[in-house]
Amino acid sequence: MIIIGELINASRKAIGAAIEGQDAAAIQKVAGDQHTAGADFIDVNAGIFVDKEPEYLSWLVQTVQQVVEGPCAIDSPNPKAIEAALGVHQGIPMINSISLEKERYDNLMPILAGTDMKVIALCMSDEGMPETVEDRLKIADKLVNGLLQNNVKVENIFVDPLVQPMSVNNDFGMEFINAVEQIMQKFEGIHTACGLSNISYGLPARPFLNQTFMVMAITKGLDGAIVNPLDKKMMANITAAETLAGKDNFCMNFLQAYRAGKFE
Ligand code: THG
Repeated sequence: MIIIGELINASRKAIGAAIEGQDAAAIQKVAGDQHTAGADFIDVNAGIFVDKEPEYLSWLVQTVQQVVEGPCAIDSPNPKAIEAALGVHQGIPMINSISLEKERYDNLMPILAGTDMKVIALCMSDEGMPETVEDRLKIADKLVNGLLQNNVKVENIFVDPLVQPMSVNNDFGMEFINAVEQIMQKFEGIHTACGLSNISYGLPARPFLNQTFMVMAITKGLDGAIVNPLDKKMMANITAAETLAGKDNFCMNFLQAYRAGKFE
């Protein structure tokens, strides 16, 4: 599972304040902790600061990479902010995300074309949010084919089928899960990724629902996740579910995690 650490997001109070106050040490603590806990990418999101988003997103990338030797996932709907952050990023980042929304698609595709960047392809269009498997597959098809035609390699694409809240519609859980399965079958070598926490929006015991939903998604092939890597139960669930799904030869990862005390 490719882990994208979600905690550096300006919509979280402490992070929003640290960005505004340019408190590098506070950001670096959260970045370092997530990296140590196993994050492969550190997501950076300054989306609440509309006018200053390009400036703040670049500052976040630089601040994170002063202490973490690893890539960021540059999380913004704004191509201008993404471009600014790319200008200072060291190594190969992940772009979070391109979608089928026309302005976003048209502005981001030339930035991605022919590069080796990783990209999340979010199943969203100008017609709004997808609800069914078919809605998601239609958008995924157009996004993936567009990226392939622009010489983005299939193994660098992470399709995000878009998690919608269970409290809104009884079908939203399985429509997402079945979309993961079909996308993984349809495009050989592709990845899927998502932010899980929307599933539990409006309900109590959210971590419990998120952890359970993660296990369900792993059985259908989900292999990327925007999560809190400091959530020990979530991380233990991921390890156990991947082992049980046959993705862990000789149960080596499971045994290693056990010996490291990850299940205590
Ligand atoms: N898809 C893609 N990108 C995304 C999302 C997605 N980026 C933003 C969001 N959704 C994922 N990121 C977050 C970041 C923080 C939180 C939720 C989603 C969050 N954190 C808890 C808090 O603030 O209290 C802390 C986490 C915890 O304790 O478990 O709520 O869907 N492509």
